[in-house]
Amino acid sequence: MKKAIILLLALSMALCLSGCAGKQEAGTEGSSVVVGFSQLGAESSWRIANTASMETAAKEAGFGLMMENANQKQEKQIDAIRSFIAYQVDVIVFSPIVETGWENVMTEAKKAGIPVILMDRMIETEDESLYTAYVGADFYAEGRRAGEYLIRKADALGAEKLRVAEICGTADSTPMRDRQSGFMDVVRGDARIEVIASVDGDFLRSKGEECMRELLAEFGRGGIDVIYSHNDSMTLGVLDVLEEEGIAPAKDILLITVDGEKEAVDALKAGKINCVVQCTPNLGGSVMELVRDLKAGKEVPKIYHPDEGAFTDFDDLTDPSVEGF
Ligand code: GZL
Repeated sequence: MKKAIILLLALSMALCLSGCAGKQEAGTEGSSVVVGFSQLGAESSWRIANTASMETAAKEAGFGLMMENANQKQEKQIDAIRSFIAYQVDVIVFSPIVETGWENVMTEAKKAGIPVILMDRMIETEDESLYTAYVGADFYAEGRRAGEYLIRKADALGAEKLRVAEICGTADSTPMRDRQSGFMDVVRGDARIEVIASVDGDFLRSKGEECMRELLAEFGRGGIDVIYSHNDSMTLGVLDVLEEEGIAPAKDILLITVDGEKEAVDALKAGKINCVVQCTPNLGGSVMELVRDLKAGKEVPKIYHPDEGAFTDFDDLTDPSVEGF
């Protein structure tokens, strides 16, 4: 009898391990819900904070998290999504590095019956049934905030002409496209403001620095009045160059940036940046709430935007609410 019980226990353990082997990945041990998460990279402080937000929220929710980092390669994101399908995760979450090229793999996820949540960035598709929800910023609104600040600043300075050089994020990404269109839609109607250049900084500090050097070489020290940079990492690269060149940031050249990381907000407080448009990386909690509701069979909103604003040199920067992530 004793032998039979031992044999039965051994058999059931073997079955359990083999049966859910696909889900016994690091961080998923014994979790009832497993989330497959394809993160696009680690290109900025924003991205690193966003990854941490997802890891913390999954842990707090008691969900297993299978995370793959694509290091800025779309094909690695596609491979990761295919592996999540093979493992039969409960939900797939990913931050698409660019808006195009996702139809095939998302159709595979749909056929496998696995809901997909887009976090932080959108895809270009005719078929909105390919994704269940989008959790992330309204980048167009962020761009508009940047433009509205510049018009307010032009009024305050009594400026007759402001020549703007735009340093853009990753080409064809949602934040790049919408931060540009939101800004342009606001400033287009103001004859004082002229956008003299839009260059690609790929959201990288090193490329932001490179872009600033090239812009100074092209337009000269007195040829640029404003830098509109799509993220703080690139802006910090710009600050390095201005410092080197003896150009007073936020005075000789106005600086408008997006994200709201601590180093940028501290630079705003120090009078080295004029405007920091907020873009929160802390999306993990909202994503995991959606996962919980999906697993409970509840209806979930198609689009979720977090509340965001901007910190500017018109604000009382001693207010404790003025802080970066
Ligand atoms: C915005 C996010 C952008 C940040 C950058 O939600 O996709 O990517 O603005 C990051 O800092 O690299």
